Amino acid sequence: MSAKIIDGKQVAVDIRAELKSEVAKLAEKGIVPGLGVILVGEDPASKSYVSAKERACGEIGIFSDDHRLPVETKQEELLALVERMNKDPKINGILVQLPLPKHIDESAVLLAIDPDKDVDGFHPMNVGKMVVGEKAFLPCTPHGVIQLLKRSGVNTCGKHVVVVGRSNIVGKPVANMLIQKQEGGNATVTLCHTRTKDLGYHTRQADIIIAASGCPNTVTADMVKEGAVVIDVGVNRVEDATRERGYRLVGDVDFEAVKEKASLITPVPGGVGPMTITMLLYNTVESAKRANGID
Ligand code: L34
Repeated sequence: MSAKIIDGKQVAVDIRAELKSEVAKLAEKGIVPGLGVILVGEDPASKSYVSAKERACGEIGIFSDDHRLPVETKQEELLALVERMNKDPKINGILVQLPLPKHIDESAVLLAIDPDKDVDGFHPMNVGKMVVGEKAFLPCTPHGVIQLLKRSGVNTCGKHVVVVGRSNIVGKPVANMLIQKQEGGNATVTLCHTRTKDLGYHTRQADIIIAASGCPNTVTADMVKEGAVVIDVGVNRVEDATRERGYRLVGDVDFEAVKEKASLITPVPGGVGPMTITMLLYNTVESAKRANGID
C-alpha cells in the first residue's frame, strides 16, 4: 500500500481562513487580538519559526508585538518584559520561543506568564487543567496533531496510539490529550522514550504512531504495521550540499520507506509544522474572546 499524504499546509490554510473570519467579526466589535512575541538569541530555526508565526498573525489580522532580545539578555530582563505583557490589555497571548539560552531558567519564565495569556499552554496551571480535562489552552504542536487526525477523518476512539518521545512540548501532552474522555481522545496510549526496550515491538502494534523523538529515522518501515497512520512531528535539519541553504529538513520517520506501509502519513516539511503555527493563532483568538467575555 502507498500511503495517502496528509497535507498539513492545506489543513492549516483551511483553519486560518476560519480564524480570519472570526477575527473580522471581532474587529466589528473593536477587538483586535494581540500576541506578544519574545525570541532570545539567534538560533536560526527559532528565528524562522518566529518569523513565520508573525507573518501568519499579520495574514489573519492578529496584532503582534515583536521583541528580539540578544543572547546575553538577563533572566530578570526577560521576566520584566513578560510582566509588562501580562499587564498590557492589548496583549492576549504571550509566546516565549523555546529553547532559551542556558543561563535562563526556562520553568521560571513559563511560570511568570499569566495563565490567561499562556497561548502555548506550557504553564503548569494549563498543563494541570488539560490533564484533569478542564478547559485550558492546549499546547500548539499536540493540538495541531489532534486536529490533523480529526480533519483527515481518523477517529482515535479505541485505537492504539504509540507516542515516541516524552518531551514537555509534545510527547507528554499529546499522550494526555489522546486519553481524555472526549472527542479526539478515547485512545489507548503507549508512551515510548529513550529507555524503552525494543521500540519496534511497541510501534508494530500501533494503529497510529506519533513520532516526536527529535531524531531522524527513529521510526523505520520494519517498525510499522501495514495500514497504520503515521504522524511525524520531527523537524531535523540535516546537512545537504545539494541544497542552496546547505541543509534539508527531515522528520523522525523514514518517510520514503514508511509511506509504502502506512495508510496515511504526514510529510516534513508541510505536515505538523504549519499546524503548530495555526494552533497558536487559534489560542490567541480564543484568548481575545475570553478577555472580552465572548465564548
Ligand atoms: N514557545 N517554543 C514555543 N512554542 C512552540 O510551539 C515551539 N515550537 C517548537 C520549538 N519551540 C517552540 C515551534 O514553534 C517547534 N516549533 C515549530 C514551529 C513551526 C515549524 C516547525 C516547528 C514549521 O513551520 N515547520 C515547517 C518548516 C519550516 C522550515 O522550513 O524551517 C514545516 O513545514 O514543517
